[in-house]
Amino acid sequence: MSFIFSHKIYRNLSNYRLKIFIISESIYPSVSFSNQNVNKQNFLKQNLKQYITTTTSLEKPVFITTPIFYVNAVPHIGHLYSAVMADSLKRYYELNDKKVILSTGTDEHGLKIQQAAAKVNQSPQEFCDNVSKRFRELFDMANISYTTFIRTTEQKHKDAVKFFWEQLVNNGYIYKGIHEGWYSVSDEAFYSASQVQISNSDEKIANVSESGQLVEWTEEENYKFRLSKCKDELLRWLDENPDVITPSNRFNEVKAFIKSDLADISVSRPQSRLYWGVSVPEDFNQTIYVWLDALINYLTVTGYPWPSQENIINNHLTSGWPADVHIVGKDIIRFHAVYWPAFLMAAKLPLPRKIFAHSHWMMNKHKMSKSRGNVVDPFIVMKEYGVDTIRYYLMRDGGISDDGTYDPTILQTRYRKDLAGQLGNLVSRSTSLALNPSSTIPASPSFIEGVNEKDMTLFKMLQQLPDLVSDHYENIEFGKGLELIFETVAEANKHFTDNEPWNLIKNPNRKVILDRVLFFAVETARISGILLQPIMPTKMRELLDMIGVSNDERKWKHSRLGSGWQVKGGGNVKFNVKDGHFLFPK
Ligand code: ME8
Repeated sequence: MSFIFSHKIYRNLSNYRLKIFIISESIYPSVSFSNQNVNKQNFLKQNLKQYITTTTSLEKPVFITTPIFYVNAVPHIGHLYSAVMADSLKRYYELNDKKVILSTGTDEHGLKIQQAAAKVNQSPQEFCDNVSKRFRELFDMANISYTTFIRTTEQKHKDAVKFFWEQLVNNGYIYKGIHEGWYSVSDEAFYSASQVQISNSDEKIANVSESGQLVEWTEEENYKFRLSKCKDELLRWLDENPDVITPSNRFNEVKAFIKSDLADISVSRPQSRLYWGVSVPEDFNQTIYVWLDALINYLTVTGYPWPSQENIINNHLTSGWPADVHIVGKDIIRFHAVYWPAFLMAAKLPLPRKIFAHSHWMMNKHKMSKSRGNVVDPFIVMKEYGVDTIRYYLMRDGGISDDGTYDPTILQTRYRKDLAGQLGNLVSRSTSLALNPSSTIPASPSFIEGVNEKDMTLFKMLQQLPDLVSDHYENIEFGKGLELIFETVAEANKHFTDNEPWNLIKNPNRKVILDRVLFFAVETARISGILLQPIMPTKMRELLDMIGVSNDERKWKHSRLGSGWQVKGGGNVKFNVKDGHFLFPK
């Protein structure tokens, strides 16, 4: 008996604390692999996914988070980028029958918000309510299917922060000390002397932190967290989990930081300077540092403090914790990959399974940011180009390891060439009334047995596509997955043109060939439509409706070549196309 046991599958199993079992061919004894084009390992992988889903009713939900965004200014395209990425990942898992929690929200405490509200003569709460609403409106408009929208001014969050603080105190990680150093209000971060440089513009506030933001000198009494005590455990965590921080350039940065400099950090500010926040329990004169407050949001959304802490931690029953992936921008990697795990270790809680830090959208050679003002308004561009076009552009061209430049010309080209020119065109062609007057699926899915040399390139691409895209999506490399899908769509358009169906239709003896050409086109549209659902949910619903794919045949497993239209069978499925209606109008 030969055993097939991929590393990835093993990881999934151990993550969910299932009994370890070995999947052998004996689970699927009746499967014949005589067709050498069918990849045996992929078959088992696909079916194993289903097996896991159906056998584990207590499975921990996949828990995905975005950062919670500061409400000191309205959202821009950079915020939407993280949210679309998280949402696409959520939708991908759902297509694979996973239960998913997706949390997002707003970060509303801190000096930055306190000052922003004062500037416009509003109370901090009123100010937060207004801007938080804009974020929620943005995410609703962009179809971000969050399960929780958390605001740090909610009482349940403040309670969670206080409880967490008490755990840090009880476990001996908090002490009172004097802090002397630099503080950046914009970053809400303390910096050491080595992280600060003199700017030549203004001597008084003449220090610029490594992020390029102004810093001010602070000398005050506050509570400190024993970060230095966590150094060895943090390094061990990284060594044992080499994929926990991705991409790898960020992993290396974090490791170097932990090795070089891990002084204790301030985790409160005097109430006289910062009143807009959560008070330290038992000491009303101090307000909890906004980053500690903010990071705890990831626990609040799981119901922390849990009623039965031990049970939840040991059995991963319902809370969703630990997070499967924190999606963040690289600007806040240190908070998520150093401070957050250290806080969790100190509170004796499990650590997140992955921190995914993407790069930045740039504008005029600088990071798009509210403080610089070089931002793109996501409401305006979504209105102008359509929600799914923007989602597609962000996922296709957004930077992961390296920064990307926001460029309206490229956005327009993506629409014209990829969406209208390739995918829209393929759908129009494959459902063309001139070539297929009955407007039904032109051949039985079993047609694939009759493929010939001329079909081989497209055939093989379609066969491999779902697994390859799956790997990219799971690695949160949506751009790579999209590239493969659109290469396949381009190949299908080429296949169509090369076969000249407009000539085939003139000869009734060639009907079988015509049907196959049309089927290849519509099958490519079907498979691509399924695989693109996480990124363009609305447009792909429209596409799948147009070509008659039933609602219960839109899961990832249905994206296999030839596995569609099983419910009603080929020739009985009517297309749902209207003359003059285009999926992506030119
Ligand atoms: O840092 N390109 O909030 P924030 C890509 N409240 N992504 C960008 C971006 C850009 N130009 N600009 C912003 C905070 N982002 C804290 C987070 S979490 C516990 C607390 C995205 O409003 C990216 O995800 O400054 C970045 O990390 C985040 O917005 C920062 O949002």
